[in-house]
Amino acid sequence: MRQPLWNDRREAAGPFDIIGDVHGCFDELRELLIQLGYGVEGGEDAPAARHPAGRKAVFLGDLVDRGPKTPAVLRLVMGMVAAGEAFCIPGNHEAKLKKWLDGRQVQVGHGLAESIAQLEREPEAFRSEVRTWIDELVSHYVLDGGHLVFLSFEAVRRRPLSDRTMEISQKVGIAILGTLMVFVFYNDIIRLVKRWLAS
Ligand SMILES: [Mn+2]
Repeated sequence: MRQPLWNDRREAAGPFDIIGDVHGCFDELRELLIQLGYGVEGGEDAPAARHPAGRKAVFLGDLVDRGPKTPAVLRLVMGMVAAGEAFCIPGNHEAKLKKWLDGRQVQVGHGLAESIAQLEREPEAFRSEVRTWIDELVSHYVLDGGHLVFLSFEAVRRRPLSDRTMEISQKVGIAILGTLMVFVFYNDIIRLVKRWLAS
């Protein structure tokens, strides 16, 4: 019998709930997951969520900044990803937060300032965990993106796809995710342009 590769998540077939721009709003995320039928357990220190019918959440970046509970959002999503209950793609806000976690020069504006204040109240071990997690997301999301696409196809066809088809779908997945990311960041980009025009 063939053993699946560690990164082969084809058994984790959707359907998928696509969620973007949580921005530190833990209470609202919790409410949203409950409305979608997820069982949500634990408080802000150890939150966990799982859908009884096997639905998976796909977080399309910008978990952090602006909102009041960025560490709790990170704990929930990090736990869900580790448990195979969610996929996550990093957004520009995660990328910027990672720069700060790396100790690099970063312009601290509204949004990131809130995350920093909240994360400074957390233990160093948590900050370092977040740093590693964001770093790994950047290198893994392409793979998971491809999976997302062929998992959807398999759910429709009810039988596995050939390796060649998987290879193609992975490329299509990258393209679709790229498009989705532009869509998700559209508001952020427009805001930057407006600010630039106003200055
Ligand atoms: Mn955003």
